Amino acid sequence: MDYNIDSNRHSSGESLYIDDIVVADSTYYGWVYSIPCAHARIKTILIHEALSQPGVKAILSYKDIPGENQIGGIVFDEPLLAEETVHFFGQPLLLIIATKLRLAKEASRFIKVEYESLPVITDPRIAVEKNELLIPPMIFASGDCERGFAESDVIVSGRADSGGQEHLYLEPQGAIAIPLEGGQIKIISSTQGPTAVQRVCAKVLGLPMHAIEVEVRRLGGGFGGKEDQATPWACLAALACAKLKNPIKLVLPRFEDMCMTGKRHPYSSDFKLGLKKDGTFHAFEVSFYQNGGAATDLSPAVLSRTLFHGANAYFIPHTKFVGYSARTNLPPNTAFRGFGGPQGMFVMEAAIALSAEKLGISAATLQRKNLLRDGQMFHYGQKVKNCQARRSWEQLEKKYDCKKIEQEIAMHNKKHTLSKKGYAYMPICFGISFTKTSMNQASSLVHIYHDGSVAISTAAVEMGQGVNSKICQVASEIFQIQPKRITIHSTNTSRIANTSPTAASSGADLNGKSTERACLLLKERLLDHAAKILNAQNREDISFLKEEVLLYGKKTELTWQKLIEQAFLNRINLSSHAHYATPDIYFDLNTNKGEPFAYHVYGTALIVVSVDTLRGLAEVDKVYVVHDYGQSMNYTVDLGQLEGGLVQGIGWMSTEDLRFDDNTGRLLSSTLSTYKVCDLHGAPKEILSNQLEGSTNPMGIFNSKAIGEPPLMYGIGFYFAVRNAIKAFRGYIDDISICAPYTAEKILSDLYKPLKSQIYART
Ligand code: MTE
Ligand code: LUZ
Ligand code: MOS
Repeated sequence: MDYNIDSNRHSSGESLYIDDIVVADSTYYGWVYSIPCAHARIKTILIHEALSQPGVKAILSYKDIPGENQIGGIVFDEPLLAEETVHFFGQPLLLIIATKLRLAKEASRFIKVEYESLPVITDPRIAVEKNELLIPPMIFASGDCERGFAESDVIVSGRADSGGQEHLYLEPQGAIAIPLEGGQIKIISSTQGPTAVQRVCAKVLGLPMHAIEVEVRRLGGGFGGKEDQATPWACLAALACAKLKNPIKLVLPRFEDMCMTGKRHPYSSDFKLGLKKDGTFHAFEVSFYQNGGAATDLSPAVLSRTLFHGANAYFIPHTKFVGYSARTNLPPNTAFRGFGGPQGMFVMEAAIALSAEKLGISAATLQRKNLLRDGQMFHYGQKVKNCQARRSWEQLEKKYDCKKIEQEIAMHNKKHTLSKKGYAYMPICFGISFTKTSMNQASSLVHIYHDGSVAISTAAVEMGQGVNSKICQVASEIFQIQPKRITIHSTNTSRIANTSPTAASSGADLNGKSTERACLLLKERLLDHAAKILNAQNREDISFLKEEVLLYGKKTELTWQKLIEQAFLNRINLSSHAHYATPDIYFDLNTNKGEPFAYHVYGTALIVVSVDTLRGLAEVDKVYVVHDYGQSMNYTVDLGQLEGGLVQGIGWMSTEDLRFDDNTGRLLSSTLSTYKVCDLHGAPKEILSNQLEGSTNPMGIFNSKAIGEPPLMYGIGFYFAVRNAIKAFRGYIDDISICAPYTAEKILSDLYKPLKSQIYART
């Protein structure tokens, strides 16, 4: 099977998202009220004028919460509705409920809040100076950095900044809450983490988790933005539902979604790389200043993944990575594809770029020389095994004749001044598993109905990444039945309990494996029953092939359909539930050492850009990639993930420029005209990609490897390719700081930044 089972429904518009679900006419609508200030002490709130507006049913504040006003996932520092103080622009303060969305919104104009503005911090370095930390500093170290630098021949230090990123899922945040009997509530949510919604709603409402049912059909994209941050909207809908005993629908309009929700964490980092004369990396030290926003959310986990990926795909014997998670007055930043990994890898690549410039050699020489090999250790104590770093680089060079590409670029740059080309190689190494070991589990429930059709429920949430297609394939392969016999039901906490969010790229691995187990349990029962019908000695004599039941490899009168009918009449259990937990992984949080990852995904990209030196516009001419898919189980789906991830990564590095007002903390890039997501013009004109040969992976489902996040990090190459094009234009780059994204205005100002010699000449 090599397609996405949802593609027909998607392209015909049949697929159901929150806003498509038919609700009762009696449904009320929610509007979230916030004050236009990022840090304030609330003095008075006057609501009665708003309450008397047409259609208004209730205006709820934290005082209406029957349980705990607390939605923090890791640290309990985030209220659902603000109490005495507000900590970010857009923080929910009140919830207005009315018979129509329009009426709720209109009533909000009649709310009067008196508040006192407090100082706003948006810069993580300033926050750290003021000791505004969300959690204590985090340190990952290996070897002995002090000795490492003493033994180095060259030391290069610098600073690298990377910006945030808006998720811009097509479907905004939203939920519908429906009252059931006995105070129970059903919540239909656009969440990557149904259990997180269930747990937090139960806590907020003061109910046991069994009183909340969370249902997810699919998401119009999540990208990490709904791993944790779908929860507040579901809780608000549930709160009003519990209060008013009426169905409630709460969907954020795009503008509110962009202003109120957290994004990828911006980082500012100081680094120092020590190298041997021959270009071998010897010691690497980085201080990462993570802009956490106003509450902890997932910041500690994101920060730890930054520290895990601080050396990208390279071996460095002495490392010291220190992470500071800064509390600022931005919306709490959160998971975003790559989960801190890209931010760490960006700094590594920045250090390589500066080192190459200082040594007068190509970055590619340094990169290639230092790629990981089997037998080495990751700085967090995991052994490097089945390493594909060098193999993917070599296959790329060979497959696409990279030397020739490099020469053509040099030729172009000799001939042209109005257009300069630049290239960068971007190797990646990304660890697969939730770094919190306990989260690496999933379960599946498989029903075979007695007409021979199959329905599967898992913990996985479909968000466009094709996980349901892969789960369908697992059952289709094991039962040897056509995919059209199989349906993947919604993700629902009443059917599958205690789910981890679909995140960390592990959705297909974990849920594929638990589905495999559940199907194998059923298959054993069915083989036994077929053996009985066919008078075979044991189940090993029976096999399934293309809807047929075989005895000693030969067709019999039994088909899948007939076997299921017979099994049902003979009272064979046609349902099974199975659980999967990734084996052999652990991580010691005291020493920050262990084997946290089931395996790593590798790959290498070569990105070629053209810079229009009059206008500062950069175009991606071509991206060449050799990617480690393991044994891809659905290449159409995986290629979509590779290309989509790459383009999203290029967006992060190029046009997606998240701006906040330093004084008020207001999001300035809050519309699609001021926040330029990577569109068709920004995407590469051509992506040539190839599967790494000879990679396999018993830790993945059917020997595949996780695909969701890793390709995003190829996009980092964009930044350094542009930097190289600018160098080709100016002949000089040392005076240009490393600060992503590389927007057209920044490219233009860097192209024409006066050279040092010109500054001297003027003075
Ligand atoms: N692809 C689409 N189309 N939409 C998404 O929201 N999310 C990404 C990635 N690919 C996403 C996507 C992220 S952040 C993750 S973690 C993985 O998909 C999650 O799915 P998986 O674990 O099944 O790969
Ligand atoms: N979420 C999480 C993640 O909770 N832990 C992780 O390690 C992770 N990694 C990537 C994306 N989401
Ligand atoms: Mo993805 S950031 O793990 O949801």
